[in-house]
Amino acid sequence: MYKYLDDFKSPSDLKELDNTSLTELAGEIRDFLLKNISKTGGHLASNLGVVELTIALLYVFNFPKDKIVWDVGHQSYVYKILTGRKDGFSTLRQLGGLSGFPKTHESVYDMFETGHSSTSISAVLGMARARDLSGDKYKTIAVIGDGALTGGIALEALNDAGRSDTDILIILNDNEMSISQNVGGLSVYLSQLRTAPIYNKMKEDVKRKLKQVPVVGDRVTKTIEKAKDSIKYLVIPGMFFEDLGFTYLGPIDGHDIESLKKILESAKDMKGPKIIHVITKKGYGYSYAEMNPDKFHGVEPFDINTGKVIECHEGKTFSEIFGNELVKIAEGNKKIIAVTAAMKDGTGLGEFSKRYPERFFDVGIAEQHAVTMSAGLATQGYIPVFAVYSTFLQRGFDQLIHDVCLQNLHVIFAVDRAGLVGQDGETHHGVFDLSYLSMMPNMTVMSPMNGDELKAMLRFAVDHDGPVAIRYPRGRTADDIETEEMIDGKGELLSCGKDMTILCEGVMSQTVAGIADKLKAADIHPDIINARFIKPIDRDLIVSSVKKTGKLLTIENNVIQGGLGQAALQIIAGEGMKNVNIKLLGIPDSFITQGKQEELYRSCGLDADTIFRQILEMADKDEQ
Ligand SMILES: Cc1ncc(C[n+]2csc(CCOP(=O)(O)OP(=O)(O)O)c2C)c(N)n1
Repeated sequence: MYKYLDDFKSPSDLKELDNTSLTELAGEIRDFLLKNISKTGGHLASNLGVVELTIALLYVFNFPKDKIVWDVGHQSYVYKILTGRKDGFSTLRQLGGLSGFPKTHESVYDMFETGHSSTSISAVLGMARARDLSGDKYKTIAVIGDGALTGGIALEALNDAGRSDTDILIILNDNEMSISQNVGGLSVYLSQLRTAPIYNKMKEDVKRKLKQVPVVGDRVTKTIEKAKDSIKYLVIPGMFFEDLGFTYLGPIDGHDIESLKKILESAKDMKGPKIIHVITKKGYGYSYAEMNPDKFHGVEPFDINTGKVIECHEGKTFSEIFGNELVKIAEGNKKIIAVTAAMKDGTGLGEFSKRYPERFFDVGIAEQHAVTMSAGLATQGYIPVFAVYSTFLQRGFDQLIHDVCLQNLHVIFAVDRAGLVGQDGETHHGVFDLSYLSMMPNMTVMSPMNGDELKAMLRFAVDHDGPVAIRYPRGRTADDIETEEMIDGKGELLSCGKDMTILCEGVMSQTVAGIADKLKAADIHPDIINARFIKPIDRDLIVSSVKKTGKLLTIENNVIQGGLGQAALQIIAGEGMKNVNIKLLGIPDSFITQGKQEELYRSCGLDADTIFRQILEMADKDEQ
């Protein structure tokens, strides 16, 4: 039973509460978050850190008339709770349930969808310009973390917004953390601002005192404000932002509702671009999350009392297998470099970073930069391995083509979380990489069906010359099956038959191999080809098999457009083969929602049962 939260209807209820009550409400929200996320899993630490900030924003501004964009959006739970979606929290991140990210279809309070980092300032600037053009009056606010601020698009937007004279407010939510510790010069700069409140006070004192002196005082203040000497950089915090054209306010304690309300009120009617630097603690109020904010960034269901994750899994993840193998390879090959864009642990590079810190680079949330920086390393004879989630590699599309493939550079892309990822939903599925990577000249694209193939592919990629991408899914797998060396462009015949050709990639090969006995029992004897190489694809194997069977079923954990199936179709057409019965299975041409991976495979027709039925149908057999 919650004193405030139980009857909370809409943000206007906040206006009835004084600061003490608002602080009590913050406590209730933390309790609510803990109770719910410990059951459903989700982004806990970031949300615990923005409770007071969200309350203050909702108190001061008038949403949805005013517009707000939450960068990345993983910290929007508190906002959802207070904008009428509290009751949906038992379904958080589940199929058909409440999304873990802002969704415009979910509520009028969500004005822009996010998931990939660093977009909020651009989006809000667009809204502000639209407002100015149409003569409207609403406020526009971007809430961006110090991690997200390291993304290139955020800096492009700052550059544009700062000189725009447009009224926008940026809330910089600085908790010193990305998922892991934040990195880079900007983060060092922010920590200097954090630890220099004395300078801030000095700035205010100097300004106030000078302003008291008529005329001359004003002039001197202006002179000081315009002076660009090094002393000023020292004494006036936020100079970087001020020079860009922003009014910098802060730093301010992000867990003090009263101060937050005050500073937001004063920024509200200030003209031009403004930035409020808010200091928060990731995981605030839950000791396990405060101590391990990275572990509680995105967490599976856990025991509140011990902070331990409840579910025990068997087997290693693809990411772990990749990370371990890379550590081994790097031991004997000093040219190997590991690169991550703020996803050290998620991509399995934790151990590498400890063993070879001088050969490990976390570049911040900067995938474009990571790709081109890797290209630079490769020009000097190093072998960079950029481990990145498939969905975030989309950010580096042009860099892949222009900086890596065009120069045929030996950069390895360990493309993690490829295919359907599950509960993070639309923004996070890695279902386009086979298509966008395969279309790039010089790029080799591989997809392992298990952990051993991943290891063999990594070794192949290191020995190969030119860009190589290995895409593998979120999840666990076996890594104790002996796999022979990879041969460039060669697929693997998993079983030999006559009735049809089943061409599949990655985990789909695993799924089909898993129903091999069932197929035999149904008297269906297909050629099952594990593609291994999507590019160059094993043309000979496909042609000889389809010539024999006359039927081709392709199955991929990727959109059908531009993927494995269409590559095979091109071959069949190119060979002039007629009367081939063909079916392509893969992700349909729509955005796939959130849900458990198994549920999503089922909804896309990529689960074992549906695949089995498709095979029966193609083989003209009835279900037994
Ligand atoms: C383009 C992109 N790369 C990587 C990620 C993965 N990611 C999600 S949240 C996050 C850290 C964000 O840090 P910050 O903005 O400081 O927010 P905090 O969680 O600390 O509040 C990262 C790297 C992403 N969402 N988008």
